[in-house]
Amino acid sequence: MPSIHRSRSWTRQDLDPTPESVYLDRRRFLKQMGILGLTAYGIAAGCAPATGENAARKTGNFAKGTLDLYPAHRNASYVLDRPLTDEEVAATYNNFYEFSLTKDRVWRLVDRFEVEPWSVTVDGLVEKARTVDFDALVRRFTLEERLCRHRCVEAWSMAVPWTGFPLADLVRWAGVTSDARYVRFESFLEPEQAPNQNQGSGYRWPYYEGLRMDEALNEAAFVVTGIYGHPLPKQHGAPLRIVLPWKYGFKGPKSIRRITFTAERPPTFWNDLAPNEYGFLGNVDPGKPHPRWSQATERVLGTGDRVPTRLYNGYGALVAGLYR
Ligand SMILES: Nc1nc2c(c(=O)[nH]1)N[C@H]1C(S)=C(S)[C@@H](COP(=O)(O)O)O[C@H]1N2
Ligand SMILES: [Mo]
Repeated sequence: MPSIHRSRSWTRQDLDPTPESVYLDRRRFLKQMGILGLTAYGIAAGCAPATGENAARKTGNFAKGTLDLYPAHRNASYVLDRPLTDEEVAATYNNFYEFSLTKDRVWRLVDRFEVEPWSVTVDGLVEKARTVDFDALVRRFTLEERLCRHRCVEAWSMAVPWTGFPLADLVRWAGVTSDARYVRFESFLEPEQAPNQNQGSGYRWPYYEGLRMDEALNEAAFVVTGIYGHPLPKQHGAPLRIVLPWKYGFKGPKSIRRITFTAERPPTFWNDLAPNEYGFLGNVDPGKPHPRWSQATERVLGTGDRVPTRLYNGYGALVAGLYR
């Protein structure tokens, strides 16, 4: 039985100048063999000690209903200026306050979190409000992979291959009316499944976020359903989350249950908690320090590096026009 070192290969393929065609051929081969599916994790856990005995639990804790859609075709216009973050590093360092405020504990606390079946409600200023099953929803769209930088407001960053579809596609599908000027996202509320969603947590759950409609329609705004060529593991916000690579990470809510189109600007979770520290826009800006720390540089996860932070996290060519 071959041993598959998947998380290693992700790192290596971007460090080595592996030709794209060779890489894609390998992925296609793995897909045909069925080992990019559920069994890959069994194989990795059972026969590949180099990935560690917990590899499957770290990176393979996801719903299987849409597994056949992976890996998706890569959108070549999203290129990185740095290597991809190691898959296990990204999977074990998470901001997901519903579970824990301690980043390296989140992945251990998500077992009870039920992400299948999952429904999403789309309502507000739409022709017809509806609640749809996640698997059916995803199958309406064409998934693509984008290699993106991710910059947390806490001044750490990673670079990961997200899989998903443009938020603009969902807006079009939703039948949004012309009076909508904002979109509001709401995460899940399951205190029995998420240990920090209890009364005493001090937070106002569920997590809620929002965007202007012109931001939501920008091509960089992405509905994410997968990472590293498979569905999102629970700790990354299964089964669907928003990714806005030009904004700080907190603007992209995980595990979304409701999407509401509104005329008024919706309140947002971190802005309500500390308005002087977290604005509604949350755009990455190295020249605008957080009240308690500089945003000029960022710590690159999984490396010892600290690198300069770029305006709009390097996505200015796509989004700067939104803020003139
Ligand atoms: N529901 C929810 N979404 C969330 C958060 C959260 O605590 N709860 N944290 C945000 C922050 S601050 C960041 S940096 C990213 C982290 O995503 P990752 O753990 O997949 O890297 O998720 C964002 N989305
Ligand atoms: Mo963050």
